[in-house]
Amino acid sequence: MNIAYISVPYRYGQGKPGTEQGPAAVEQAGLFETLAVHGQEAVRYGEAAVLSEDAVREEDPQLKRLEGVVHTTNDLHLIVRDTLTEQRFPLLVGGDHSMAIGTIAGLQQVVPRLGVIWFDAHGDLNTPDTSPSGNIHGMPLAVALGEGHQRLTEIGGSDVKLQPEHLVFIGLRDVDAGEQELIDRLGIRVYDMEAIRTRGMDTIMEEAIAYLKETTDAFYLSFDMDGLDPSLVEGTGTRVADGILLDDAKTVLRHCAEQEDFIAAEFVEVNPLLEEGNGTALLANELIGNLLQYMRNHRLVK
Ligand code: EXY
Ligand code: MN
Ligand code: MN
Ligand code: MN
Repeated sequence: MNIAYISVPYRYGQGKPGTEQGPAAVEQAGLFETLAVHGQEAVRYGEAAVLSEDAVREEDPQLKRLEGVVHTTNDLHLIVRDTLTEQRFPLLVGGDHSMAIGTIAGLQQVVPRLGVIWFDAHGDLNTPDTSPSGNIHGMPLAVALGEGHQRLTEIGGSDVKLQPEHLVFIGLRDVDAGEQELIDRLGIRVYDMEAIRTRGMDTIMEEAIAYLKETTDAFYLSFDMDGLDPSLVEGTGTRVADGILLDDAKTVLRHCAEQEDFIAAEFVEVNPLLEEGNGTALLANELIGNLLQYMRNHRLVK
């Protein structure tokens, strides 16, 4: 009974209203039933603090709603750190992807050599200098690598949280020029759609995990719903054509779940206001169910 569901009902890393309703939508889709079916306590273990809309200003156009992002990611990093310290498996539902600034900072305090599998159409490697939008959800990995605004890189302490060789991308297909420059300069491992098509997800996940195991002590999965094909996810804010299909997504989850040193997962960018009905939240709940099923023998869920 060691899965700890943590909600992050927030949207300040991007401009479209709705991701703050992501956790509620996934709960409505049956998350607590899913937890119960898989032998877990059907509770919300924690929830990250979120500033009210009135307290958050746009201010710097290259770092929109910075104060709102700092507030939530700082709180989240403490929750994640404490949850992991208690030998629980943080299962986070967001919320836009800037929340990962907090997730990574919290995990890294317990696991200094942290590995990251980033399931996403996007690189999320922008800095205020390279960002085309000023939205911080396009920046969390740059922040983790120590690049970007100090208010963000200092969450969880001033050390660098992530080493470039401790990161792999799955499904990357929409990369800005500054992001590509960083990927090339740091030699970050990328599995794009062509690699997935030609080599198959099984092979790629085996290779990705073996690669991370060389130099990390544990890893987590950051699952951006927009990594999936747009035909599957109407309710997410930045959809990109030619994405990952369901079977391949489940293969990602299965390979993670089979590893003893898989220590956390987050599902982000669910935006129920962008669609009729609750299809994307239902899918997130289904994927979480798949993950828990695959984790049934995992040391952290006994
Ligand atoms: N690269 C674009 C930007 O930085 O504005 C789009 C980022 C979308 C980020 C998302 C959710 O993964
Ligand atoms: Mn993302
Ligand atoms: Mn994305
Ligand atoms: Mn809706």
